[in-house]
Amino acid sequence: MQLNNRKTPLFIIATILFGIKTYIVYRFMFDLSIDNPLQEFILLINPIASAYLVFAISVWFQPRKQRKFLRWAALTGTLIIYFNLLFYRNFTDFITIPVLFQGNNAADLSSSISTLIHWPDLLLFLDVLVIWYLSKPSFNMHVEFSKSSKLAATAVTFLLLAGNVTLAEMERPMLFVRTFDREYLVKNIGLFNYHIYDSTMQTKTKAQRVFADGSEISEVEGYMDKDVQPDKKSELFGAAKGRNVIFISLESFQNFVLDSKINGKETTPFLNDLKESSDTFWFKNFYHQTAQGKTSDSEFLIENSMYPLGRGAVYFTNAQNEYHSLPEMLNENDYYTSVFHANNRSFWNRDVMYDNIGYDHFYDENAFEETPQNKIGWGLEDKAFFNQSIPYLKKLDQPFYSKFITLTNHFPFEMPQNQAHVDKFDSGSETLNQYFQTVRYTDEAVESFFNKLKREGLYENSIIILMGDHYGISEFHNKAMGKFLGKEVNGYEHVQLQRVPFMIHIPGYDKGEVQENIAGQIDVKPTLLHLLGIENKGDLGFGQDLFRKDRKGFIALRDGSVVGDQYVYTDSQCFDRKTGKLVSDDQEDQCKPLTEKANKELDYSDSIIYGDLLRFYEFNQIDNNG
Ligand code: GP9
Ligand code: MN
Repeated sequence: MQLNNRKTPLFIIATILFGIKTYIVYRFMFDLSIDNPLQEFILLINPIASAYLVFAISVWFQPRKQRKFLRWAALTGTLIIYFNLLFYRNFTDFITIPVLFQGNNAADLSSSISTLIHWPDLLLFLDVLVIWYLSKPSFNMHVEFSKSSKLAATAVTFLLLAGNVTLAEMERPMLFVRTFDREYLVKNIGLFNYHIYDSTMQTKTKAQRVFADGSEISEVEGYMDKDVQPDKKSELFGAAKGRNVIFISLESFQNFVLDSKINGKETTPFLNDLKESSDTFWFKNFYHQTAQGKTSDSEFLIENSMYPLGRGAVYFTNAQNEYHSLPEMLNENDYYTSVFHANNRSFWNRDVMYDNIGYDHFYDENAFEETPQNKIGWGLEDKAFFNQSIPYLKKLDQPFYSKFITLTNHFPFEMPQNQAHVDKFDSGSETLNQYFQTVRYTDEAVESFFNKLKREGLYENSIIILMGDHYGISEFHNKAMGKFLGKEVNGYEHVQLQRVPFMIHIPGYDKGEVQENIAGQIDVKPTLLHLLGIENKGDLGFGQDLFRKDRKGFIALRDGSVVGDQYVYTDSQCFDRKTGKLVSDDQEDQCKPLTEKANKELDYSDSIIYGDLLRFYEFNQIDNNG
């Protein structure tokens, strides 16, 4: 190489500084699991390689432009890392392009953001300052290169890129075809290359709709007829016929709080009683199946009985698709459908999506009165939210279907201590410690809502469904969670923690019971329609009535885990579901039939959404006399 050895080139210094900084962030600020020495090696190499790829472009520029390029590249790169870090602290995940374009949502995240920014983060910009300083012309750094040096520098770029991709494929075969998850991508090819990959995928997504045609839907239909049969009835068909439906989506509510006690006090006294009531069916092994779209993904699942996407929020990416949704089907059966949620109407693109899937009305934050006294965390506190909803509810045409989405139990789980009726937990995670207090608050809010419904005569003729939308405590807090559970959170426990409350309360029914069978959000739509005695023949959904005896036997989670009647698969490990014992480290064994079935279904669901395939499907007119 013809590089001048008198001084190390500025772009090399920038590469080393930026690369080491990035490595430190990967290693110590993100919670990336490193399982073997090859992964450790790749994690060390890829930040340097990625930094080199960008900074080495500068050799082709004139000295002045080159210095400018290096400064701005270092700053932009650092901002990309930093935004990902903030996002990661909240979601334990990396930004994807669809999520990035949810500008309105970003503004609403402001109440969490102060918890996510830490002062020492400023150190992340140290290398940018140094690069900025060194790139002053007076420093006279080495920025001029001969033609052969430029070519050599670029050749090294391609060698590094090829080397990195090869190592990544060795470590995780099929990584680029199957994606697996974003963490693998970032670990193996680095954050910047991951973003390039993600943008390419996004373009592909857009193209998929253009190239889709009606033929694909018949394969899905065949699968439905044979393996899912969502319209197959159970004994409870019509058990709640004609009743109003009050659906309560419990923000960030996980099963582990049920029956828990903090310093001798129950966290959820009301739900504890409710789940044991003879008017309630409580599904104790009910899993959330959401991905990046969080609450909106859970809504999508219950409205469509289809899976949310593995990346981005389907409420954003495919809000204009053709759907055959729950509100639409209920409307056709004379229900008045509405959503109550005291947040701005564009959050999660709800205004657009709700309109598309047929809700009659959305009582958003403008329908409620928020004051400094009744605001907690993200907005109107749940007690005020339910109270203020009652007058609207009373005026609705019956039968109605009303979905209530609570908000107070949202990260970062703020609770004024004078309103906290249970102590904080005691662990290294303030997030987990506070969680019990906000959960308790929501439990009280639901109790007072029940009381008001009774007082207003809205209770007896209704069916009330309660469902946790997704996890509240991310993997980031596994250590503290381990302290609470009294055992280490391994892969199996992690999957168990994805269970959320699901209760169907039918006042006066008296034959309710605790259900042990595995269940998921995908099953809510057919279950509810059947309880209401509404035929869903010809509907295309992947869920099954939860009261059916001959169910598919697996629940697919969107992180690649699968829960089966007998086994639980997660992260290349297969566990016995009942005992939690590791059965095998290799998915080729007992769990293979499970993962194959789950992947097939997820692929079908994805292809319906990406291709907007329901636009090619003729749905049967619903027959209400079944
Ligand atoms: C926002 C609320 C919370 O309106 O539903 O959303 P989440 O962050 O849980 O998806
Ligand atoms: Mn939520």
